Amino acid sequence: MSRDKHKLLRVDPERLWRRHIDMSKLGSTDRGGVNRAALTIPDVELHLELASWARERNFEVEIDDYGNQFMRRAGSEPQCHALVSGSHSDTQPTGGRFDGISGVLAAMEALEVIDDAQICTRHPIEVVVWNNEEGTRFSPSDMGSAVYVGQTPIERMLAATDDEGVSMAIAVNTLRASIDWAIERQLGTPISAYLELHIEQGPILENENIDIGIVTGIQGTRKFEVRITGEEAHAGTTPESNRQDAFMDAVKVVNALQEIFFDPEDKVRFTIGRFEVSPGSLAVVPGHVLFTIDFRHPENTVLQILGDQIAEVCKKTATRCTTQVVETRSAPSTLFGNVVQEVIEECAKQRTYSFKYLPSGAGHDARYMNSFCPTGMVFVPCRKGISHNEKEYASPDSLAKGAQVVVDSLLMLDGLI
Ligand code: HGY
Ligand code: MN
Ligand code: MN
Repeated sequence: MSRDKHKLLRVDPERLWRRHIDMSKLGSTDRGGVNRAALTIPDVELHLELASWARERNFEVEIDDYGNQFMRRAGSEPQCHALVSGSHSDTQPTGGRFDGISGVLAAMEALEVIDDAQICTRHPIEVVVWNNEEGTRFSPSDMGSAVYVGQTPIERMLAATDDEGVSMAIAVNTLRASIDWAIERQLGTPISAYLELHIEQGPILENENIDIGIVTGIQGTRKFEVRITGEEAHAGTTPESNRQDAFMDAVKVVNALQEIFFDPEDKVRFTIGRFEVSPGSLAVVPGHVLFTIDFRHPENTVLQILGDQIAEVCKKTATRCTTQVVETRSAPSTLFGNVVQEVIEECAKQRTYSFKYLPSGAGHDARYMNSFCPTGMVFVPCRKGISHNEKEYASPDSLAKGAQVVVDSLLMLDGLI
């Protein structure tokens, strides 16, 4: 029975779509996107909304020391560790209405459809909202899942501060205070399997008119902060020969790095997303430049070889200034195992959804979960593959098909493991 009990269930596409629209109002921008940084007021409101849905159904609400939130529907066999599905709720500053939240809402839809059908599962089933996946308010990114599985020490992550000097520890306390009836979740509590739905954030599924992406793995990434320090000087009186112009040296450094990272096969992803010149005054020769590097590649050897050259290239190319290169995050490529992938494939087939195996260019919390328990990801198409952009869009039909596969996969996993 348990392998097929999911066949009768249907997600509610209207409820799922309406919830996307409602959640996108929390942190909405006037250009139709969402700016909802980790544990800001709109993000805490979102957590509270999810927790109130859970409480209405007598699901337990748990929050761990890093602010990851779990909504749990009990299973019949308490010795079974939970099956968990979810994603993140925080967004980029000019983010879209679907990145992250679609995985959370698909998981919530699954829990409610199972609950409405009064299906008794062996495993508890949980929805998770990982804290701080985007890393825009508190650097680095993906910290909720990394801390949960023990890959990063929590103390350092709680000490991280935002631009106003507010620490993550304070932000987590704000979340806890707003959901003061939530119970304590221990970091690292075992999980039987993890399933994350996410928009593809690339064009493949839409271009090939495919309903479901079965993710094979996530490419590796290395992130850096580069500081170039010269000397501020008067723009009118300082001869070129005397200048320690941090901006001019930064331009040379960026050009040199572009040469190193040029890839005729177009597999390297090299991005300078932030570039700050100070003091930023018209009549002052810049004394300081800070810029970030987001480098990604599917092969760990390439990540190593190219990433290790950055510091030397900066030092050699900046002839007038000093340079400092700090690596803020490094995560190798990871491949998902077969257990969850095969379940996703079987469920897509049973629903006669088209599907395709493909890698993820974007990072996800599933990266860290993959070192902790059997893990898999379901991709749904998004318009022109646009993401980290206010124009990001996924259709109600795509989201409903993805959520249906999440429901079916969780119930199939319940019978399997
Ligand atoms: O950057 C990423 O890949 C993710 O969207 N945070
Ligand atoms: Mn993102
Ligand atoms: Mn995301």
